[in-house]
Amino acid sequence: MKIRRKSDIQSSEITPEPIFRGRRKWIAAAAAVGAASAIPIARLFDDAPAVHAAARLGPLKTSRFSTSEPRTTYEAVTMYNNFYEFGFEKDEPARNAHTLRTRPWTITIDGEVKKQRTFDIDQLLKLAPLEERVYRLRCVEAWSMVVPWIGYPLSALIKQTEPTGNAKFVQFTTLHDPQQMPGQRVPLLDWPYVEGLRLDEAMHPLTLLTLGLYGEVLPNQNGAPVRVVVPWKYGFKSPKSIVRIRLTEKQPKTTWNQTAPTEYGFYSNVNPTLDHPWSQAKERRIGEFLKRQTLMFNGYADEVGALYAGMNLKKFF
Ligand SMILES: Nc1nc2c(c(=O)[nH]1)N[C@H]1C(S)=C(S)[C@@H](COP(=O)(O)O)O[C@H]1N2
Ligand SMILES: [Mo]
Repeated sequence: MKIRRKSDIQSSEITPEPIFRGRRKWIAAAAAVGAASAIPIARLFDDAPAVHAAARLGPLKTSRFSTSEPRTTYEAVTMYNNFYEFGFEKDEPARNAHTLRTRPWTITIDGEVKKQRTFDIDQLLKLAPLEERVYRLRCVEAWSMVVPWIGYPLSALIKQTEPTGNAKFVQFTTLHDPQQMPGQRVPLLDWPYVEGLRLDEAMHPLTLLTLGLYGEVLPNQNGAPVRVVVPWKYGFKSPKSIVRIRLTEKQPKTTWNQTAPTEYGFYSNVNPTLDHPWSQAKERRIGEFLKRQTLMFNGYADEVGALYAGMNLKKFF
């Protein structure tokens, strides 16, 4: 077991103004809940040190979809997170997510399917060959990382359920348990966190059902034991700690779209020409000094551009 050192990242330089606005709201909400329920605020986000004790996964297939760009350090990938269920600051998930119990864990796939299925985490680990997928992850806060994820296409899981002809969309739901997830005791977001994709986006070979990173099972703060990673969309479209996947006929509700509909559309494809409302033209790769130009679809345009042929991406943002 190894204690990891905290990475040297200035959150102030990459946190956009709307997030600061949000943070003030969060602090006010936390204070209100603390007063109402008599949970001392200090106990909402306690202070356990981050330890690294994850089990190895393998064997791993390589993937033609992996980028050869330098990988962001393990330290940064696991200590600089967005996971509001465990706090609002980037270092809070690493400190607080130890309260999440990742076993036993099941994920249910229902809705517009011929065969509703429930899988536990050991079944998921064996459902398809595990691959290493080194993807860029671009947050709408204008930072990015390169992460060696482990998983297999989400399509392999969805196919098990035989979608009906009515299935057009997929909704993902994160665990809802304020006992394990202290952030859910604070009503900043309408918990549980929900996200959604169009069915063809969910079935695209780049969309990864993700069970690990850097050769190991997922650390809790990265969405253990199972999350989705959608590399051509902003990071918030990659929901963590999923318990339910529902196929629907109508476009499902998604947390950030409901919270701030003018800033976060349903599609949320990485698009450097559209502001959110702050500019998305550039990004800071964590660990690098100079900003980079952000690429259309986060650099995955060759793979996913056809999904949006003929669509007005300014309207469907
Ligand atoms: N349930 C849940 N999933 C979530 C989030 C969250 O707060 N809750 N944050 C999203 C955002 S904004 C980003 S950028 C990515 C971050 O993933 P990482 O911490 O593994 O890099 O997770 C996404 N998935
Ligand atoms: Mo994000």
